[in-house]
Amino acid sequence: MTVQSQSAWKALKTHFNDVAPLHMRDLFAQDSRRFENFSLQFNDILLDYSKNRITAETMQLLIRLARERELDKWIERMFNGEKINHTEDRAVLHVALRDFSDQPVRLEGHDIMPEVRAERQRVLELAEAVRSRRWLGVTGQPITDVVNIGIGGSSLGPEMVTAALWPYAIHDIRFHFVSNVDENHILDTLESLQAETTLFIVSSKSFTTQDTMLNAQTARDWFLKCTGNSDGVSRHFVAVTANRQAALQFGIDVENIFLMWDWVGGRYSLWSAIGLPIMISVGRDNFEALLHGAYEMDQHFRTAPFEKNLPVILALLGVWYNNFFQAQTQAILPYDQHLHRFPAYLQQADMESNGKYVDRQGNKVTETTGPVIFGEIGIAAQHAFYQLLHQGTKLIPADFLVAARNRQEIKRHHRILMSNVFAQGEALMKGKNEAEARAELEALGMDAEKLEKLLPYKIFEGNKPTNTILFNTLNPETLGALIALYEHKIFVQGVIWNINSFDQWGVELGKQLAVRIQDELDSSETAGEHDSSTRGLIDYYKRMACKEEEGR
Ligand code: G6Q
Repeated sequence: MTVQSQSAWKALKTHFNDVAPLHMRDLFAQDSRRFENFSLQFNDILLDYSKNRITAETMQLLIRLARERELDKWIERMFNGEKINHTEDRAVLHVALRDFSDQPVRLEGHDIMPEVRAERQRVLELAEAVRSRRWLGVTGQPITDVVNIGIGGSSLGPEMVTAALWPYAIHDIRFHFVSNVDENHILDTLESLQAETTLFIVSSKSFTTQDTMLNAQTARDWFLKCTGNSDGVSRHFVAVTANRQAALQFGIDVENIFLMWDWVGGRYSLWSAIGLPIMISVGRDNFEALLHGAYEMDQHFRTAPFEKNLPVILALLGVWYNNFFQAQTQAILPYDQHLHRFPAYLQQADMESNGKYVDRQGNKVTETTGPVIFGEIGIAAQHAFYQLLHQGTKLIPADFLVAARNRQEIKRHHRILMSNVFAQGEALMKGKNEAEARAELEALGMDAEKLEKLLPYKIFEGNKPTNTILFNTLNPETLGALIALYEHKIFVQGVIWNINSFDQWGVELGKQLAVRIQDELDSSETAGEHDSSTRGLIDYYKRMACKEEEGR
């Protein structure tokens, strides 16, 4: 059944006409318990969703929609290892990577938990050896720099978490994440490194990704040039992959290959051996706490009634704006500096999962799916693009994320930070009406003519929705829970829209064409069959490259 034919969807369409003209200012004035009514707590995470353009009826209808879409069954399908990633014929079991229940997790009748635990144990042992300086390089020195070579799902998660958990990290090892095939990325990184004290992690589920493989080869060539010791590769290169054979062929020692499985999607893989940089950085206990936080969120997602279920509520609010208000975007605005890679991480998690126009039956969807996700550290964004949030012509729902307690070393910093989070939510919601703006200008003693001219610019319509996710501190457990919260939110939306959130066919075409164009760039012939723009660009580039060669 298509989503528009669900009775809850139809009811929401009608209901939208009632809600659209309402101003949140009035909704707050009418209900002194609006905050209590529209906020939820899970462990130390508070989700305040009262500053949304919703009424109690909106939430009832959205939850009815989730029921009509049989969300409960889909959740069980995922946790039970059904192949819900149908286009790749794969189960979706990243939740197994953080399952501490002692219950089997079955995939085609086989319990995968013993392998999951064994591989985690192996990779944690390596991490512990590196961080405790027992893992020695070719010259007997401990590791000072870890370079993760990987891209997309094999980079963004570990990079984001390593940054987020900086206060928990070992600070005498530096971490580098090289993803871009642009030589600048690897060369700039290598410049500051000493081969004898560097550990390279080649992270690639497929071990065929061109960008990663080329960066890994360049790193290996550099290592051999610096050390002249080919036996040293086994002390300085480890791999995380589902393709053991390819890693062996690359020359990685069998002991240094850590496995992941096809039932872990790249963008959902930081919980697996792909999290090796995190493990080295924060150690076993903190890594396990991260998993634990996610596990608790998994349990909450699986068992809490939809009305009290954080991922479900966040997802439904997203659907409300995406499909009824026709909002195109969703802003992710962490106020915690350590979450500075969180927006980038979520861009992939959300847009690669739900940026799809073909539904589970192979038909073109008739309702819009995933929004454009963008974001930045909130404070920086206030001084950059909040203008558009406040007075632009687009409705941009935003999530604020902030820790109630920070280091507490210099209290004033945190108070100012918090005041900004609260102020922005209030300002976006309330706005400033004409009478208020006028009164302010009058109080400044502005002459009447000037006042009238300036007045329109000083008015804020308000009624802009935000969620505030306020947690105690950004510790590993809470971070794990926050990531899982968004993972499940994305899944719920995929269920509502009837799309498969776990494949990514949309990234293939560009890759295919790049292979063909590479051959053309290598040949002296003019470019082959392309549109005139692409051919023009290729030929122009080749002429430039040729001139450069001649100039040498
Ligand atoms: C994630 C995607 C994608 C993938 C990268 C790297 O869900 O599948 O971002 O992680 O393309 O792939 P490899 O790990 O196979 O190199």
